[in-house]
Amino acid sequence: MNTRSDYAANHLARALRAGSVGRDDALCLDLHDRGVTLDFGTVFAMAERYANALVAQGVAPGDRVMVQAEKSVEVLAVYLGTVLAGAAFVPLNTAYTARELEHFITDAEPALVVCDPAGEETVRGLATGAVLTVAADGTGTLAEAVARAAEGFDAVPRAADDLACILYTSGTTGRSKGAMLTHANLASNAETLSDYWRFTRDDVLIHALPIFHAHGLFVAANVSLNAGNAMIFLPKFDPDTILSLMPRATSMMGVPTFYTRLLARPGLKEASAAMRLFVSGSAPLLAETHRAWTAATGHNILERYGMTETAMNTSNPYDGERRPGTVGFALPDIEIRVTDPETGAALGADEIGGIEVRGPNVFTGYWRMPEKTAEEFRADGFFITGDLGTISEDGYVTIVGRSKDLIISGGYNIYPKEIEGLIDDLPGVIESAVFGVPHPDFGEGVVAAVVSGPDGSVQGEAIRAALSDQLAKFKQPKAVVILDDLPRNTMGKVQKNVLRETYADILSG
Ligand code: MLC
Ligand code: AMP
Repeated sequence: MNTRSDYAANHLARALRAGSVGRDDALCLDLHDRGVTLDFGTVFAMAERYANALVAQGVAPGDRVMVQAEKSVEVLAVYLGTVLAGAAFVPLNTAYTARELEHFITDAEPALVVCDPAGEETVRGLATGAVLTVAADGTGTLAEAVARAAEGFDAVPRAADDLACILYTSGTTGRSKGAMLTHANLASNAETLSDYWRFTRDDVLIHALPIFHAHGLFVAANVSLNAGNAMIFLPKFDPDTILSLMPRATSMMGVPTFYTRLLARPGLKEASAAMRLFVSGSAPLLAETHRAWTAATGHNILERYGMTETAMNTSNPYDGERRPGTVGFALPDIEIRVTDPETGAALGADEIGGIEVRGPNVFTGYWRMPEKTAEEFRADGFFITGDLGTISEDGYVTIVGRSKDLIISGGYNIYPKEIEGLIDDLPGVIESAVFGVPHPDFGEGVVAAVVSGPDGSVQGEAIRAALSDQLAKFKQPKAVVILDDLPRNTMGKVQKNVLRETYADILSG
C-alpha cells in the first residue's frame, strides 16, 4: 500500500504518524473480535480515504465532525481522517440519550454527525449538517461514502493552536462544556507520554478503553500511534478476553475497575508474567489495589493523573518508585502547583490545596464559553483543575479530594447538578441531593436523596424509572433514599458530606 507520509505541515497528524513512517508493513491493529490484523500502511491509507469522504460530505477545515458510535476501526479512521482534513473531532459517549445528544449537537453545530444506524432517525431530527451511519461491524452509509472516495490525501496545514478535538465534559452547572484541544496540546502529550513510559515499536498494547474519552483516545491510541506500536483493539473491557491476550501483549492501560475486576480472576499471575507495563488513571487507584496487584503479579501499576481539559499532567516514574496512592511527578515541560483555593497563594510541601497546571498540554478554553473559561484560569496562565492535593518534598503529587462536586464512577465523570435538576422536575418532589458513595466495582456510585411532598407519593423506583430514558445509564442513581428533609448547615447549604457518611455502605452491602 503506497501511502503518503509527508504530514510535516500538520502537528497532530505528524505526531500520530511519527512511529510508523517507513514501516507500512508493521502491525498497527489487531482487531481480535473480527479476526483481522491491519498494518500501518493500511490504516493510514484508510485514514486518507476517510478524509476524502469527509470533505465530499462538506467538511471544511475548522468544522466539527461528531461521532457517537460503537468502538471500531472505522471510528478510529474517522478520527484520523478528521485530523488530516483539518477539522475538529468531537466524540461522544455511546451511553448518552437523545436528550443529552440534543445539547451536544446544538452546541457544536457539527458539519457531519456519524452515528449508529439505530440512532440515525434521532440524529437527523437534531442535526443541520450531514449524517452518516456506522454499526459496530463497520457497515452503514459511512462505508458507502468511503467506498466512493478517492485514495490519498495531503494533510491540511494547521497551526499549533488550531483546534484538533472538542471533548465534552460535564459541568457544575449541569450543562456539558466542550473542552477545546489543539494540535499542539495533543501532539505534545502523545510525544511526552510515549517517551516517559518507554513505548517502542516492539510494544503491543491491550486497548480495551472506549475511544470517546481522553484515556482511550489521547493516551492509549495517540501514544501507540506516536510510538509505532501495535494495539490489540477490543470493542470493550472483558477480563477473560484480556487474560487470554496478555501472553502476546506487553502493556495495558485502564481505569481502576479494570484492575479490581482482573484481580478477582484466576490465572492472572501466569497471564501477566511477560507484560512490561500496566498504567492506571481517570479515577483514584486505591493504595490497597496497587499493593494487591503487586502481590498477585509482581508488577507495580504505574498511576498517572489527567483530565479532559489537559490530557495528562503527572505520572509515576517508569524507573524509580511508583508510590501507591500518589499520581507521581509533573510530566516534562508541565508545571504543577498547589494553591490556597481562596487566595490563590502557592502552598508549601505537603500542604493541601487546589491543584493547578500550566503547560503545552493545557486546553485553550471551553467552546463558546469565554466567561467560564476565564473563571478557571489564573492570570499567569495556570488552569484550576478543581482537584485537591499535595506535593511532597520529593515532588510526588497526591490527590486527596475534589473541590468540584464531582462523582467518578468506573472512570466516568458525573456531575450531581444535572441529575438533581431532572429529579426536582418530577411531580411530587420538593428537592433532591445527588452524591457519590463507595461502590465495590466502580469505585464510586451515584445515590440520590429525595424529599417528597406532604402526600409522600414519591417512590424511589418511580424516580429511577422516570430517569431511565433521560440519562446515560452510568449516571442513573444506583440507590434512591426518600427523606423528610436534607441535612443543612447553619448557612442553609446542603451537607453532602453528611449524606455521604450516612449512606456510605448503601451500595456495598
Ligand atoms: C457501566 N455501568 C456503569 C458504569 N459502566 N455504572 C456506573 N459507572 C460506570 N462506569 C452500568 C451499566 O450500564 C450496567 O447497568 C451496569 O452498570 C453494569 O454494567 P457492566 O456490564 O458491569 O459494565 P461494563 O460494560 O463492564 O463497563 C464497566 C467499565 C466501563 C468500567 C468497563 O464503565 C468503562 O469502560 N469505563 C472506562 C471509562 C473511561 O474510559 N474513562 C476515561 C475518562 S477520561 P444495568 O442497569 O444495565 O445493569 C479521563 C481523563 C483521564 O477521565 O485522566 O483519563
Ligand atoms: P475527566 O473530566 O473525565 O477528564 O476527569 C478528570 C478527573 O478525573 C480529574 O480532574 C480527577 O478528578 C480525576 N482523575 C484522573 N486521574 C486520576 C487519578 N489517577 N487519581 C485520582 N483522580 C483522577
